[in-house]
Parts: sequence; structure tokens; C-alpha cells
Amino acid sequence: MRDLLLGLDCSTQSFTAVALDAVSLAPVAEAAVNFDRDLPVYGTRGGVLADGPEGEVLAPPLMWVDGLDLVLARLRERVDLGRIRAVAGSAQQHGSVYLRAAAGAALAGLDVARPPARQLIGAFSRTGAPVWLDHSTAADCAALDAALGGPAATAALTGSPACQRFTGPQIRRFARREPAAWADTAQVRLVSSFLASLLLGRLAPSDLGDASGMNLLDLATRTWHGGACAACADDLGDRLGAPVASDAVLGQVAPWLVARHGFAADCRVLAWSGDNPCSATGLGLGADGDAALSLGTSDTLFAYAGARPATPPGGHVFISPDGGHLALLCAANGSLAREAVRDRFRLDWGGFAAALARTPPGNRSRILLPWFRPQEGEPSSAAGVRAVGLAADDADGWCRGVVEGQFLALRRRVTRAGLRLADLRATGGAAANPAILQVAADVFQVPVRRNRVTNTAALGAALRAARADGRPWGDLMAASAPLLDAQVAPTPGSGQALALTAAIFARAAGDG
Ligand code: ADP
Ligand code: XUL
Repeated sequence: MRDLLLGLDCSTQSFTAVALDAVSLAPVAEAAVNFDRDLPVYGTRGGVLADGPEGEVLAPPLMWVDGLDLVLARLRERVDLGRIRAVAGSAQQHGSVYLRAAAGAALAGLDVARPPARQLIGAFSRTGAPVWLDHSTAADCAALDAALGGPAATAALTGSPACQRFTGPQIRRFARREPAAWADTAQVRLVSSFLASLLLGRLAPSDLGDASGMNLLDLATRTWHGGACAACADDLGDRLGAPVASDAVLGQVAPWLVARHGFAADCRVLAWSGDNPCSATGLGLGADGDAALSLGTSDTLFAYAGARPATPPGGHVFISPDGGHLALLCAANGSLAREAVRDRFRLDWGGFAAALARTPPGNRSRILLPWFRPQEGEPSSAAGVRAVGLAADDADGWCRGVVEGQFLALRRRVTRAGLRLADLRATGGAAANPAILQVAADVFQVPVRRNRVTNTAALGAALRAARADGRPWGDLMAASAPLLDAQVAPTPGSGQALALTAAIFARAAGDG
């Protein structure tokens, strides 16, 4: 009986699988793999390899292949994978995988007796894949914007001004600096479409949701833009494959999944998408104004809009899985910044939460600029970590300072974008911490509700898999409602307490 749907998520730090009952859409099993802990042979920290001298941040694509194989092996211990009707996936956005012509045959011929990663070693024209934390492409962004008529023109066309982590500028840098390796690159895939290719046993197309994070997609026509592609690299359009809708059924699972993991041969594979678009489905964002706060390695805040919204200053417009849009703001200083403060004072998450509980909203007008790493969307004059009024040894003040700083920074970007929030649905690793959600409710002055399935990207992918059976989007959006926890309401008086702190923050952060 094929009564399950599967969602997979290859995020920055982990690979997660969520299986749902295909009728009730309720979660029935989960499994996860942490890259640093479970695949130490790759030597990653936080899922990536240490920053290069020019801001390069790479991850080994073979680690993702091993991650997929291992998460399926773990899930198989809990459920029979032969029960899965359809599978869809999610991945960290913007990262790019460079494949040689030999990749097609390697994908088609995966032999079940050996781990798939070992059979794909010769498939790559570049061993590392640049990921969304990479910030080495300032010159490429300038060149792309210049070719398209300036940042506003790039945003009007692609939904975002040229962004350092976006795939177009990343490809441009590679093609420019390593022309021989570029000549050896037959196809480029996103992390999402690379992993979909493994499930399919042949190269899979990228979906429109993840394709809109590349600076290459014309949002109006939903096709690659010739001028943007030409500004990045020769013959780029040909090396990308035409993008497809997020609910496109691509085919059936490859034979290696049947023989190695027990999938049914007729299990269908849908396009994979980016983690933020998938989370939008997992959190049920389907009406104008529905908004989410995702607290993973990156912190993102995104709001749903059916018709295309204006691109938020310092932000993006992505196509959402149901064909609508998401206005999105991203902060690279998410969990890793919170961890840096936690570790500075040798705390665990319980101790961090206790520090938040001991300090009042507004932190007695003391602030922390939390930019541990370069932060797009913030004035470069304010780069770095800076405490104002906070003593270096004030652990409690620093814990509140980093979280309030992150949310105050996002809040003023929300205000600038003219986004009106009625409430926020929270997801990501740090959403497990109620003290952090309380700070979010206080800073944004809206109720915050967490989804009990922490990885809503994998959940959203699993829900999207139901589209293979023609399940209406409305059903999928409604499926998240029973999974939402009770709301965390703003602390009475917190709005006032935070007003002065917000003004001090804005001055320190370099606002005019
Ligand atoms: P990603 O999807 O980007 O790989 P996750 O959403 O899985 O990341 O979140 C991982 C992060 O969650 C870790 O880096 C950790 O800092 C954070 N995290 C996990 N548990 C807690 C907690 N109780 N409080 C705060 N942060 C937490
Ligand atoms: C969004 C972004 C990150 C990654 C990793 O634009 O860069 O949120 O998707 O989660």
C-alpha cells in the first residue's frame, strides 16, 4: 500500500526527512543527519568549509549525496520506504553544483552495491559548491547590475538586485577565474535540482521558487533572462535547463533507490525547491499578508503575496511553490551569531534562555550590533560586532542584546519594506527556544506561533509531494494549522520599553 508522502530537506547543517500520511497529511516519521557530527570525514563546521580569503564559503556536494543516502537509511528503520507514493525535496538556496558531461551517465548508472557518493567523484568540474554564506562576488554583482541597467533594474527584472550569494554572480566569478574548469562544465544545478537529479537518475530541472534566487530568472515571463545569463557566463542558459513549476512531477525514482532503500519503482519524484519557499508551504502561507520568521543558520522573514509585490529594500521576491510570491528578508547572522554569544559565556541553550528571562525587553537601553559576519542589507559603515552600553562580561545583557539586535535589525527592514505583520509563524532550530520566540513577539509586537515540526522546509516538501495526486493547494495550506503551538503574545509594555532601544540601535547601525 502506497500511503505515505516523503519530504527531504538538505539545509546548511543537516539533512532531514519527514514522512506524512498521504490522506490525513499528518506526520508519521522523521529522521535527520547532522553533517558535522554524522559525516566528519568532510571536515565541515556548521555544514560548510572555513571561509576563504576573499569570503568564499563552500560545501562538498558529495557530503550532500552521503547525507541523502544516510537519512534514507535512518528513515528506513522507522518506516517501509516502499509505502511512499511521491517524494519532493527542499534545499538551502543559491548554492551551485558544477557538473561535467560525464555526470549524466554516472547518475543513470548508480550501482546499488556501493554508496552513491563514491560513484560520483568524477562527475564534478568543481569539487566544492559555493553556498549562500559566500560573499566573494562584489565585482560580479557590480558587473551584472551594470549590464542590466543598475540594481533597481536588476530587481525589477529578477526580483532582487544583484546579491553576492545569488547563483548568477557566483557562476560569473567561477567562469571568469577558472575558464578551463568552466569549459569542462556541461551543466550547473542548484543544490535542490542537483539532489532531485539523484532521486531521478538523470539531470533534473530547477523549480521556479529556487530559480528566483539566482538573479537570472525573468520574474514576469518565468524563463531565464538572456541578458542576465549572458552577463554571467557564456552559454549559461543552455547549462541550466529550463525551469519548471514547483509542483511538476519529473518522473519516477531511479533504480538505485528501489534496490538500495526499498522504494516502490512507481514512486513519483517532484521538483525540489528552496528551503524558504518550502517552509512557506510547511507553515501554510497562502493568503496575502501571511508571514513567517525562520530561525535557522540564516534568519529569514517572509510574507506571502499572490500578485507580485515590490522588492523590499535589501530583500527579494521569490516565486512561492503555489505560483504566488514571497517578499523575503535574509540575515546571514542567524543561529551562528546566537551561538557565538552563547559560547563566549560558556552557556548551553537552557542558560541562554535563562539569561533572556532575567533581562527586561529593551535590555535597559543597551544594544549589540550582531554582525559577526558581513550582512547584506546593512550599511557597511556599521560592519562588525559592537556593544553600546553593555559591559564585556555582562553575559545576560549580551544574550538579550544579540537576539534583540537581530530582530530590531529585521524589524526596521520590515518597516522600510512597508510589510504589515498581523502575526508570525516561527520555524527553524532556534524556534524550539520559547525565550527567543518571546523576544520576537516583543520586538515585532505581534503574536508568534511555532510549528511543532521544527523542519517546516521538509514538511512543506512532503506536502508538495501531494500535488502528484492533484491535491488542491488549499488542503496543503490547511494541513499546518493543527501543528501550530499556542501563540506567544507580546509582553505587556514591551513596545514602549523597546522604542528607545530601537532608536539607539538605529543610530548605531548607521541609519540616516
Ligand atoms: P539549518 O536549517 O539552516 O541547517 P536549523 O533550522 O536546523 O538550521 O537550525 C540549526 C540551529 O538551531 C543550530 O545552529 C542552533 O544554533 C539552533 N538551535 C537549536 N536548538 C536551539 C535552542 N534550543 N535555542 C536556540 N537555538 C537553537
Ligand atoms: C535565503 C538564504 C538562506 C538560505 C539558507 O535567501 O540565503 O535562507 O536559503 O537557509
